Amino acid sequence: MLKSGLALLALLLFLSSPALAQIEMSPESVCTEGNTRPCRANVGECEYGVSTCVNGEWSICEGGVEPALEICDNGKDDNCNGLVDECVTELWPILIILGVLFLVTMVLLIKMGF
Ligand SMILES: [Ca+2]
Ligand SMILES: [Ca+2]
Repeated sequence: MLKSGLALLALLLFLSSPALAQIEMSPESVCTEGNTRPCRANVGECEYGVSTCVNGEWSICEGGVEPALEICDNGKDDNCNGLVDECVTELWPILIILGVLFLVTMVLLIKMGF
């Protein structure tokens, strides 16, 4: 009973393998020659580039504007992560630590009688 069940399963897998192979070929990976599609995100200072269908595969992204290094005070999202001038806020923990260190030093100096 078990053996015939396994044989049936193997037969089903064998018969369905061409179907499985077709499923693996997703429509995403197959493209029509010469077609184009937008690529890369259109976030912040970035702009869509164009990918072209060459030999049935999408080419690398061409044109558009790629993410750059974040410039901290230009009011733009240069690195296209959705945050504008976020490097300013990244300095806050350092400023807070320096402030606390300064206060601790002052308190110690006062306690020591300076
Ligand atoms: Ca940014
Ligand atoms: Ca910026």
